[in-house]
Amino acid sequence: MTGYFDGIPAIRYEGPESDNDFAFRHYDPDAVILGKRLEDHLRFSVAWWHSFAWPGGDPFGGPTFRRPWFGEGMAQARAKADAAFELFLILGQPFFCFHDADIRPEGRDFAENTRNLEAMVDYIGEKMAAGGPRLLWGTANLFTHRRYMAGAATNPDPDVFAFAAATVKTCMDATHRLGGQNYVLWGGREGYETLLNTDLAREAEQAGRFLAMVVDYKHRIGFKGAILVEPKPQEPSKHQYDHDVATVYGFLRRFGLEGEVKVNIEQGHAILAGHSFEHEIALAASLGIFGSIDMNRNDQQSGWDTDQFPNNVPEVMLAYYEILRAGGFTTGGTNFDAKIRRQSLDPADLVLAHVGAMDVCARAFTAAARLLQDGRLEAARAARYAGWDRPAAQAMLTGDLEAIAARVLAEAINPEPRSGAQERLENLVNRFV
Ligand code: XLS
Ligand code: NI
Ligand code: NI
Repeated sequence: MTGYFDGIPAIRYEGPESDNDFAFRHYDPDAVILGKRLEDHLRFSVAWWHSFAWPGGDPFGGPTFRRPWFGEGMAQARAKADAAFELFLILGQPFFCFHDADIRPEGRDFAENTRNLEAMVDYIGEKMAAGGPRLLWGTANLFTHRRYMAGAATNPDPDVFAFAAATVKTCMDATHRLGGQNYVLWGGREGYETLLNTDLAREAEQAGRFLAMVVDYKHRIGFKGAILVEPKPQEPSKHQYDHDVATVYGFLRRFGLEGEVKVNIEQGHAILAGHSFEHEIALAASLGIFGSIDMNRNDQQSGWDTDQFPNNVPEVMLAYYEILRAGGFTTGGTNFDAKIRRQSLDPADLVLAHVGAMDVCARAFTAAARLLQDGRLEAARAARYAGWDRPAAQAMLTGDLEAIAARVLAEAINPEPRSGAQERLENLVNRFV
């Protein structure tokens, strides 16, 4: 027990009329929606890095947080894990996520990193066995240490490639041992600062081989979870290879991995790439590679990844609507890849950030489910494409230009544009928020 959250009660659902800061107004884990408990739909996860490892720094100032577990040794790592599980018990969320570097102290070399990681996996495994959340995904931090400044898999130095590959192996082992449901790869340094020193063709080959080895190792150890790549267009690299969902899909196809790897889509990364969150989700679903989400919100004006907790119900609703249309989560979930602001110093801030975000997601999800059940939006979409149900239209999809041209002449086809009815549909959606 760290006592860090002393005085903060376990959060319970009290309903929309509650005036208690430390209660859920909308997130009732046991509420049944579309035949499933809300907890099992949303699959909330707390991110170890933002909540327990992030010191509150920014490019102009150092740490603002003084967490009692900050420091280098194993005792601090264990205290951090204790505090994490104390927050988990308060929130009652079903999952968490971590990078190796979040849970273990940095060692002098690979062997010491691995020993530290294994010891912390034992420690966390015991805590999980005693009750508390399960592991949504594990991942390797291949971006903070200076050895990765020029990339991990895409590094010009083969020794860095080797160090990264060995590290990913240990992180996959750790994820597997803790019963993780997915394994994530986010390539923050897989990109470049300047083309002047970069060989794009080589780096793509390296990245393709690296990912193929990850897939191969997954099968070797019998890991049943999904391998997920997390797209992001830039930051920390000036240009990142896994730019967005479309780019990742092209990469997967190129290396024959599209049946093996899915995506973990983050709200802020979608915005940075010039897309909406729901666009990225809908595209991934249409390509058969939708896996999981990192829920947060980006500042629309900032141009970087602000990783704030979500607070916009209408926006979040559209994201969950696409997830529901795709059939909901399987191995994936809603991971709060979000951090409190650096002035939010109190233990309560960490709790309330999650409480508010879980409520926003619950409200948004419930609205999305009602919209889907209502059926009018999907009926309007289907009606818009109804012409394609006709045999002559279907024939074009396997036809050729000459045959089509002949038919256009013969039937004097002369299409009249029809309204897309966007405002009508927007009004319909707004009735459910
Ligand atoms: C950073 C990423 C990172 C991944 C996990 O922008 O979102 O937090 O989710 O490495
Ligand atoms: Ni993320
Ligand atoms: Ni991010």
